Amino acid sequence: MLVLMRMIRSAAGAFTFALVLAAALVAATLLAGGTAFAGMGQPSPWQMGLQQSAAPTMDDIIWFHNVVLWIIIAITLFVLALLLYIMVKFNAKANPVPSKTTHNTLLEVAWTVIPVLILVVIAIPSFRILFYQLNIPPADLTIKATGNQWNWTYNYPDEKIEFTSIMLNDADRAKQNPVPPRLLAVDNAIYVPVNKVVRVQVIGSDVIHAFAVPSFGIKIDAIPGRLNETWFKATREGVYYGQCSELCGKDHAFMPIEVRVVSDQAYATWLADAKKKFATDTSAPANAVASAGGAKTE
Ligand SMILES: [Cu+2]
Repeated sequence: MLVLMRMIRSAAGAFTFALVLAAALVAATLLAGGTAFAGMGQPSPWQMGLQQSAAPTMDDIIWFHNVVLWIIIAITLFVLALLLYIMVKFNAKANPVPSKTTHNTLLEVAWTVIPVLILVVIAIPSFRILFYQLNIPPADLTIKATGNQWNWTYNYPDEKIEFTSIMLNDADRAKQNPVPPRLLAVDNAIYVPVNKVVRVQVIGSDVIHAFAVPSFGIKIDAIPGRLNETWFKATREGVYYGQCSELCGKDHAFMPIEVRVVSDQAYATWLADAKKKFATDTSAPANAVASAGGAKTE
């Protein structure tokens, strides 16, 4: 009997050890390998974790995600260890005469106060990041993004340009070299200069959409009749993709967002060209939304 008990105990110990080891390996892969697999500006095959950051907001989000991941791993392992301990030590065979204890004041206070403290520890950086996202710094550039079923209209109010951005189909993508990613590339991308604060005003013209670019750490609803604001500062040149992130109808998956972060010089070149191609008629309302008659209520 005793031998059997010892065997069960050592088996449980080995099992716990194996679980801890597996969890540690998974965590290490997520934290270290995750960034290696993560896409820059777009998802990549076998990606684990979040897309790579190209903005200070996203740096904070990735840091916070990793901190919370470690807290979750610690809590899960602690609960698992408790469960295993109870299963081995207090099963009917090992502990035939159970104690009649029903209360333990110290324990009850501890298991209330400790989780509260853990939540407070998580809440402090969480609120800090939320305020950082919501306090829009003085902007170098403003872009208004209007979500339509199913594309985006972009307006640079200070430059008096407006254009609609439509997803490229497979035939149009194939004509380009290198071939841009499927379901993400568009005909008219947003251009922004690197290291500049970009204020993004977001609205919907028909139903609710959402403007999201993972590498910049931004995601905000595009609601008819309400102007939402967010901001980003891209610190690395490159092409960054996002998608509408609110179910908005049958072509919800086909209204991607493409942001090209370029040097000041390249931006000026693009802007000069865009002013010829996309000039808004200044006598008309700046955006179609103004005349769209407001929100659909269904
Ligand atoms: Cu949408």
